[in-house]
This record gives sequence, structure tokens and C-alpha cells, in this order.
Amino acid sequence: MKLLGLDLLTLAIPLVSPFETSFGSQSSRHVILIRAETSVGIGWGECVAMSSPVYSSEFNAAAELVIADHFAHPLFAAENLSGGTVGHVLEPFKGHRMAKAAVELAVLDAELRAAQMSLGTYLGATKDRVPAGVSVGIMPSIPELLAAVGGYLEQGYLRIKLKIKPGWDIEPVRAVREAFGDEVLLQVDANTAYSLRDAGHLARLDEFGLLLMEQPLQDEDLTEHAKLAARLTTPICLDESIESAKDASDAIALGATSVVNIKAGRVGGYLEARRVHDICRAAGVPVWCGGMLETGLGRAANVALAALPGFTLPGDTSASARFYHQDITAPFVLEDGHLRVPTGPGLGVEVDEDAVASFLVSRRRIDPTNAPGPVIA
Ligand code: OSB
Ligand code: MG
Repeated sequence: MKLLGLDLLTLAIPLVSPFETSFGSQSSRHVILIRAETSVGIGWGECVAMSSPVYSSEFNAAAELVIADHFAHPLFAAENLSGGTVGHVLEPFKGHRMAKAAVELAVLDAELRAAQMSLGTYLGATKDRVPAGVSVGIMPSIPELLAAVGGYLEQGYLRIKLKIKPGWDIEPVRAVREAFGDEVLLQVDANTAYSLRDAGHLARLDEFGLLLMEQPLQDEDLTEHAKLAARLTTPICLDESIESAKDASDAIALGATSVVNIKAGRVGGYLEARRVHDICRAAGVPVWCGGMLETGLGRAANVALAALPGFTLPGDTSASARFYHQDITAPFVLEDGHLRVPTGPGLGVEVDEDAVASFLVSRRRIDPTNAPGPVIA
């Protein structure tokens, strides 16, 4: 196919309640949607970058710039573009994986819609529904945390993930265990808030029988994660540290991780995400699908990915209502603690143009007439 145009739509969507992690609190999601116009039809993608570079170095303004000023020209110039070749066309550009993933998804969606194939089928999904976990932010108090967790369990979520940071770790985990019992599948996510000096403190979480501890140390700390893993019985699961299939392979070889959180945006796309899955599966390392507060578009793709056979743990694949009163597609709903894998062509969900219009902040059209040529100097 030929790529004919890219529309970048920036939306601001209010969250149902503020979401706090160790790097800060957000009360709305600013998201860039990509609408790719191709010779075979329209496709949609979602960029999972945040407004500030606090989860990783990427952020929305940079994603928009790198797509418009650097990615667009070679993509428009490619004669036989497909979802599978976007990665090769963009390979000369370092990093910017979330921006690359968003473009790849839009092209892939257009291709698959034209071919009448679902993303799940294309990726190799083996399930028609996936178990749903929920990521619970840092709360102002323990009673508020217990109320939130109790509500999610009542809705049927099959796994709870608590965000932790120094000063909000042992006590919230203890309180959730005491209130809801040892049977609840429970894990924690520190988003890099600790250092190896905290190993003794983090070992106090071992008594709570957690499924895993996600990204306690810095992104670059593979060796330190391996040292920490040797001091804990709680399995370490890397998120921020894994930006490629090679990173996953290295981290596993080092003993830095025994479970992997897969986010397509973080690793540069759903095809690289599948390669991470394949490497982990071959190594006997369980994986689960992470989330970045996706709208129904990105959520549809995540659910398709999470239906691959190596995804043996519930992911952060929660219902639309976990974050949004109003989604921009038909909402994903919990059915017996699971989300249904879309079966329609491409992402298998349709964009609600009215909802998009109501959240729209800006819109930018890039096509072969206004995309800057190669910029190398
Ligand atoms: O570390 O998994 C994370 C949200 C934003 C940035 C990083 C993370 C998260 C979450 C939310 O935990 C996952 C979700 O979308 O439900
Ligand atoms: Mg995480």
C-alpha cells in the first residue's frame, strides 16, 4: 500500500478519578491518535506517550514532532508499505518507540481492515477473551485504597496491582491482604522508585505472597535488579527496563527478571511486542500485557496481544470504565472478569467521531505536500 496522509489528533480525556503513581498524579489523559489515510483505506493508531517525560523519555509534543518532521517523509516515499515494513522504514531513527508504535498500528489497522482480518488473528491469538487485572493508584489514605480495591473486586477484576513508592508500600499491601485475604492475586508496581539500598525494606513484602514486584529500580539497573532478585522471594517483573526483544533476552539471561510486562508502545510496536512474547515463551518466562491508560483503540490492540499463548498472567487490561466515563469507541466491559477479544477486521472497534470531537484539542494534517524532506544535518 501507499501512505497518502497522516492526521494527528490530540485529545484531552478526563479520568474518572486522579491516577497517582510514584512519578506523579494525572487527572486527564492527553493522547495523540493517528489516522492513516492509505491506498487501501483508513487505519487508526494510538500513541501511549504522556504529556511529560516521566515514565520514559518520550512525551506527546516530541512524538508529534518526530512523526511530522522525521517519520512522515520516508513513510510517504515507501512504495510497498505494510504494517510489517513500517519498523524497517523507521529503523534509521533512534528511540521514539511509542511514536513508531502508533504509526505502525495505524498502518497495520488499515492493512488488516482491507484484508478483512482481525489484529488478534494476525498476531496469533489463541483465546477469545482475556482475564482482566486492574492497576490501582497511590491513594490519599488506606481506607480510600480499601474502598477502591473492594469496588474493583466486586466488579470482578481477577488481579489487583497496587502502585507503591517509599512511604506507601508495606502498609497498603498489608491492609489489602488483611481486608481481602490471601487468595486475591496481588502484585505491586514501583515505577523505579527504589534503589538497591532498599533491598532489605522491599524484602518485607515477601511475606504477603505477591505475584510479582514490577520495576522497583531504575530503567538501566539490570545488574541491580538481578542482585535484588537474589535477595527476594517475590519475583521481579521488568516494565520500564525492557524496550526491545533484545532487552528482554538480556534481562532474562542476567536473572534480572522472571516475569515480563509487555507494552507495545514501550518496545516500538505490536510486532516487536510479539517478538518479546516469543522470546519469553521460549525461555519459560510468563508475560502479561501492561497498559498506559489506553482509549478503546489502544485497548483493542492490547486485548488482541494479550490473547497470545504466552500471556499466562492477567494484564492491566481493564474495562474502559476503569479510567473513562466516555470512551472514544464502544466501551470495553468486564464479562465475568474478562474482556472479549475483538474479532472484526483490524482493531475491530470503530471510532466514535462525536466523542473524538468532544475531546479534541488540536488536529494536524501531514501529507506528501507538507512533510519535510530528509533532515540529517
Ligand atoms: O507502570 O504500568 C505502569 C500507567 C501509566 C504509566 C505507567 C504505568 C501505568 C499503569 C496503568 O500502571 C496501567 C493501565 O493502563 O491500566
Ligand atoms: Mg509498570
